[in-house]
Amino acid sequence: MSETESTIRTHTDGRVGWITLDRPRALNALTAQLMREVVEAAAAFDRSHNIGAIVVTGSTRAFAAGVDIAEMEGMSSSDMLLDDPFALWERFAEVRTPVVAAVAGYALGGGCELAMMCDLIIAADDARFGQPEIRLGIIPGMGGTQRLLRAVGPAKAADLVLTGRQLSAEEAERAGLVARVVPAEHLLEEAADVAAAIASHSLPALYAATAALDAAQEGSLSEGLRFERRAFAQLFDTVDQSEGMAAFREKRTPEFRHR
Ligand code: CO8
Repeated sequence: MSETESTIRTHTDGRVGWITLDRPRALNALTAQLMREVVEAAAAFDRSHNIGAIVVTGSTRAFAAGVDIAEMEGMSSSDMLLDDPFALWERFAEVRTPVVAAVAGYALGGGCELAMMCDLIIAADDARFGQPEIRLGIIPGMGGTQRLLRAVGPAKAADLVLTGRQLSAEEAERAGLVARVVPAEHLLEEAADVAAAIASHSLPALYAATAALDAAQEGSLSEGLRFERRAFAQLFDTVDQSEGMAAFREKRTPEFRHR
């Protein structure tokens, strides 16, 4: 199916940038166009100093039911290597601005992997997570064996990747994949509140925090601790550190310059 219309919608609300996946007929399956649009929108929000948090969401029925199978079906391994669709997602994972995934309905395959690339996941109580690729004769290709294992541990990751079964929102929260579960009708309100709370903080501190959390996922404990100490020390050169601590001493709300 060739699409010329945009497959996402974006808007801003205060200091929060919203990206809504918008291919309802295919349960927001991720086409190359949609992936490009999401990555470009996220990068544009990331460049703006007026944005302190990004929310990625889908519809009430699906966050995203995976990479678009129709588009992927005819590809050869050399197409995969030459087109390198994975590289695009690395740009999304590198966004420094905190990203909240607000997930209702299906987050399967590439949809679950997209949610896991975000800094935290808030789920509606009807959300379903899974890596069903094994049922298609393939395996996850956008981090589903790596980020999922780090999020839920080796036992649960093997269970999901090898059987292709789905996790309910409640089980996903218990397993550590999801930060919060809320009634479906309150999902967007909760995501907006969390994102606004994040975006009220100092941008340099937020960037340092997402980078340090990423470092924890990627390397050894000693490398992560070194990274954290360096990032922590650097923040003591920022006006927002002075302001944050002065505001605490003076019992008032900080007026961060960089936010
Ligand atoms: N791709 C394309 N179309 C899809 C997809 C998908 N992943 N998921 C759903 N759709 C389409 C259906 O084909 C259907 O279209 P149509 O009405 O034209 O037939 C429409 O969405 C509605 O879907 P269903 O009728 O199937 O709705 P149900 O409520 O019966 O079922 C499910 C919902 C359970 C979500 C079901 O649609 C399903 O199993 N979907 C596929 C889930 C899946 O296997 N996802 C993994 C895909 S592979 C992947 O993500 C690999 C990632 C790594 C790639 C790295 C390269 C970048």
